[in-house]
Amino acid sequence: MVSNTRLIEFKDIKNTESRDGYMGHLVPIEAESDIPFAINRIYYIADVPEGQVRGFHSHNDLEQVLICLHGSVTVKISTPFEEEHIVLDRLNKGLYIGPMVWREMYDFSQDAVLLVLASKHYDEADYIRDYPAYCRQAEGYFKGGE
Ligand code: T46
Repeated sequence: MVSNTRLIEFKDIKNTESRDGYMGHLVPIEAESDIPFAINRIYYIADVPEGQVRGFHSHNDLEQVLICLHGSVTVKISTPFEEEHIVLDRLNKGLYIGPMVWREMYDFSQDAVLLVLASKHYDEADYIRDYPAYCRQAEGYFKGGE
């Protein structure tokens, strides 16, 4: 995986004891055990028009986990040295993105609902939205082995 990212597989409970038949999915997520940080904010993205691409930024410090609750979306994650495209299409599949990783979200299905768990409150000062500036900063960050 790209540095400072990883996939997290959550428990997917499909059989409820003492009840008959298929009951649907129940996916429990516990902060600081299933999620490697204390959750201080959640937000969700939905109804993204076909062909629309979101993101185009990195964060200095913020840690996040992205989960597609309905439909599907592809997330491009990259540093100046690595790049991967991750399809989120399962209720129990989380994508952890740590600091200094560039992200772009694309190929939203019409019914996609993307849930994001974040380590901090919203702070525009934590965003790096200028790609050349990001590359300069990230080259030092990742070469420095941080
Ligand atoms: C990220 C990806 C996965 C707020 O006021 N509060 C919030 O908590 C957030 C997330 C955004 N905003 C405002 C800031 C912008 O004026 O909502 C507007 C849209 O945000 P943005 O263009 O940054 O949205 P995305 O989808 O490009 O990126 C978002 C998160 O901002 C970002 O942290 O990693 O989702």
